[in-house]
Amino acid sequence: MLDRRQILAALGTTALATLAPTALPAATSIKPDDASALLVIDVQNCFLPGGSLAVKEGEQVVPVINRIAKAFSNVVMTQDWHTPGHVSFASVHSGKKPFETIDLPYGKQVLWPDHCVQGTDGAALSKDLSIPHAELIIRKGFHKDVDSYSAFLEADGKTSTGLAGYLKGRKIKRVFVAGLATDFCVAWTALDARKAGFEVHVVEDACRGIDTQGSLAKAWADMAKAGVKRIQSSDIAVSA
Ligand code: VGL
Ligand code: ZN
Repeated sequence: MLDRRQILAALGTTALATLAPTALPAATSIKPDDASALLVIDVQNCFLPGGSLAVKEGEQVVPVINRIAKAFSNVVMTQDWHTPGHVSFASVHSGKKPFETIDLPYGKQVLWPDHCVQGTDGAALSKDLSIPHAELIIRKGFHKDVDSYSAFLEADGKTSTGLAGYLKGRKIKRVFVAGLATDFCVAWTALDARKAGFEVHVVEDACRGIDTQGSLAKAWADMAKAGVKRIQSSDIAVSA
């Protein structure tokens, strides 16, 4: 014999199954409009397998980014673009090793292996990216004495790359951030986008992190506090 609770549960399931719009996208699905832009951050050979600052599983972001990019009429890409002997390279600070930190006039700086030197193959965008409609490539980190994780502002906190002005000039209100690395260039870009007044989504599975000294957890906490929305690529409506 079924008791009253089991009967109600069975009825509930049937009623829900009848109502479920299985053929439609989930109600939470996000449809990028002309006021939305995808920012593809630093998908460059140096950050991919075999590169000098390879991000674990970095290559896995490429097919995800290629797929979601189809849903955007506006795509901007960035390139980390350092001078030889850049201040962020451990090799120019005697006695220092990569991933150690130093104090610079603008604050604490993590030191990195030499990477993304202007004009080198390591600084080139991945040849597996397939986003022919990308409309702008912003290069950053090209001042020898200042780093720039963010696509908006250099690490001095005041020198603009011009990206906010570009996006505002194009009437963009919402940015979606993807690429490498979650805890550095993606996070700093997302935080500065919030400061510049944009609605910001970070597409988690379209990013991978470096994760040094707790940087990945800190980045997600900072982004949550700043009102950055953490989404998955499956939340974005991409027509076949
Ligand atoms: C990056 C470290 C140094 C990044 C760039 O793209 O996240 N990380 N330079
Ligand atoms: Zn760099």
